[in-house]
Amino acid sequence: MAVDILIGLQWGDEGKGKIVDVLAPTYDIVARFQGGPNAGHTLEFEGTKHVLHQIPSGIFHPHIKNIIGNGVVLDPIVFRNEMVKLQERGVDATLNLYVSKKAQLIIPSHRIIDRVSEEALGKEKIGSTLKGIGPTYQDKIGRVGLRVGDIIAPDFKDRYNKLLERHRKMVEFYGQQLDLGDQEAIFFEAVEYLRTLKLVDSEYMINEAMKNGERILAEGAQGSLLDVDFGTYPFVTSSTTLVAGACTGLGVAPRHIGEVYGIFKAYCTRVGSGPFPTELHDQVGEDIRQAGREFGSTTGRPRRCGWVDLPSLKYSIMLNGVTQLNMMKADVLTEFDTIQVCTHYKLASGEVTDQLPHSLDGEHIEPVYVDLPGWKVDLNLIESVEELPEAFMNYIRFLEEHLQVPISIVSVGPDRKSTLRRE
Ligand code: 2SA
Ligand code: MG
Repeated sequence: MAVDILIGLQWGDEGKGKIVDVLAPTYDIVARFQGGPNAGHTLEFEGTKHVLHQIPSGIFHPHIKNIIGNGVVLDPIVFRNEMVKLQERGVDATLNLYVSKKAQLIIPSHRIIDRVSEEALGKEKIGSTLKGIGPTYQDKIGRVGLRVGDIIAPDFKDRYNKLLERHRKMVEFYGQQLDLGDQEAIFFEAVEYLRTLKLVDSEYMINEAMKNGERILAEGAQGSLLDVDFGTYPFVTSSTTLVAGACTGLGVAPRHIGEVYGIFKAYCTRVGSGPFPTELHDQVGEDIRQAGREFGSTTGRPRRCGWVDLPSLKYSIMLNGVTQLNMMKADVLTEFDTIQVCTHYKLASGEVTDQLPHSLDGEHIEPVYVDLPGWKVDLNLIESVEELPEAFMNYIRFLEEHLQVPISIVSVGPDRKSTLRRE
């Protein structure tokens, strides 16, 4: 059996949580392979909404094994809070959740370094979620990080203190003092809790499951344009958000990759700083934000909004080898008379291209738009593909023609039920 992968093709918040939740019943395992508490995956069913940060979106299905893979950076404090929230909803995640011993630990001082380094960047700040993601991946690559497996070691506290001393010096480098407040005590309590869970060698677990014919879905976090190599660097996250990240973040060989679901919104959003060629600074952008309730699910920050951007989608499709597209939040565009689609960029040199230039600096890029008629029908009420209005089908066909990948799922509302399959 191969591992199927679900990836965001834009700057995150494409609606990955919802699609994992919809696809989950056909899988035996759902695994996270990168990122950490910076993610916010929203699931809605039976009239309630639930946001997951580090726990895979298959957790609401008791028959599914959920794995937090080695590529993840795990904050034990956030993790314990998530587990408690699930418990309050009657979900006992201790039964079907597995954590890789090789996942990196976010300690409280990582969050402080995240904050002071952002403050030092001033106007050039990345717009980090301040969850300690960048500093934790720095320590991983710098080979000084702590891993989940370390919490079992008798000298864990010594290892922790050693890392903390490094962090103290770093905070002083930024001209500030390290003050952990009550976070250290809370951290060690959360670590005690983590110790009671199923800590595993997830690379073996996944490869054995594959041999046994179990179906595995890898759940990406953030989006392809936030990838540390191919995203809008330096305004990116610190992990490999592409399909390639699932290989290293779970221990899956490339030849075992199966279906690649590419998730995108019928428009486009971004939180944090960095270029965004199709961003709308006008009332239309504001209308999309309100209609789509575009506010960060982790930080509550208003998301920047704009039209769908085909050059960047083509780029993400190419890098990920996407086999099926899933278009999300199409219902949000109901009110618009005209829908604009960016097909090309006009560069400062006058060149018109559908490829991404080395730097996606908004000031030098003018999006070239094609106007398509809006559908003006509330898609939320639609229950089958046959009922979709012609103007909407026209939009889908236009995108498919440019992207050369079929749009197999169209989501027309936040609930599980508002998911139309076009097979
Ligand atoms: P970080 O914290 O170091 O990963 O931030 C670096 C950049 O990556 C962006 N980023 C995100 N963008 C969209 N959604 C994300 N998750 C949350 C959500 C965000 C939120 O699902 O809503 O609640 O604000 C996410 N995580 C990281 C971030 O904005 C920086 O541009
Ligand atoms: Mg999100």
